[in-house]
Amino acid sequence: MLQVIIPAYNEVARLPRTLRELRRHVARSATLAGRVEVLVVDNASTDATAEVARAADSAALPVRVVACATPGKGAAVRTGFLAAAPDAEVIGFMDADGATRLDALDRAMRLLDAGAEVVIGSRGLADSETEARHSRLRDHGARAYRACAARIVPGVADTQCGFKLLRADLARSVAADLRAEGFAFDVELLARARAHGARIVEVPVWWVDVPGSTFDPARHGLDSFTELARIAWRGRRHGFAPAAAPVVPLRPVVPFGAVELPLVAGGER
Ligand SMILES: Nc1nc2c(ncn2[C@@H]2O[C@H](COP(=O)(O)OP(=O)(O)OP(=O)(O)O)[C@@H](O)[C@H]2O)c(=O)[nH]1
Ligand SMILES: [Mg+2]
Repeated sequence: MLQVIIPAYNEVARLPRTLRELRRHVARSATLAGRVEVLVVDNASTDATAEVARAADSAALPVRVVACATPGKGAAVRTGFLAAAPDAEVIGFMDADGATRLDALDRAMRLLDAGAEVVIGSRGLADSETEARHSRLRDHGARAYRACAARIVPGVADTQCGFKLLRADLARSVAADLRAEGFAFDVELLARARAHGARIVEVPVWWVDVPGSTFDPARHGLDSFTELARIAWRGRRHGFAPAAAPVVPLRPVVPFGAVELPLVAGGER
């Protein structure tokens, strides 16, 4: 069984459509039909997120809801991983916006069925398709963020796509240790999975920007960099991130040249 975690904070507008499309997709899929259950983690929403999630429960796609009082996407996903059904063989998560086209689920499950341990959606591969309408500020920030994340999980093109599936035993072990509570948690998740010896398989996804993003560059941007720096520090201390990650040349990818990010995964600076 595949347990799909959907972290949700005030998602009354976007969640019903995502669950409807997921139910339709699963029912039509030879790989997924009868094998998927959803766990919506209601992250202290002030709207009717939990109610609309419960209303979507069906035999074709069972939907459970658990609550997470700690704010942050990382905290919500961790809660979901730890509350996953005991008979789940694979635990994954996707965002409530439904931005990643669902055929990625079939591809990822086939890879996991064939023995993969971690499969993640990627907007950074040659075959990825993205239709984004992000601001220039957010694009620049994302490039700088990728350069920093690459020092913690070298070789991963896109750490931030809200679409990741892990073998259930690995997901539970990693979640038990996960500390990052905000948007940068994916980087800690991947670094810890690698430290468990898992290989990360990136699959190209078709990704469409859905209005109503809960990520606000002004509010969450700086927090994400700070959180990355903390992950790098914890990674060195507890041995789950490389001690000497390759130095990524920041200047060419950060157009505002003078920006020197305080993140040091390898201790060179
Ligand atoms: N902002 C925020 N989102 C949360 C929180 N807890 C859970 N989430 C969920 O985390 C997911 C974040 O996805 P999006 O809002 O699409 O943001 P994003 O994918 O990082 O950014 P986009 O590229 O703009 O889509 C959504 O499902 C949110 O509902 C929280 O405390 N704050
Ligand atoms: Mg999103």
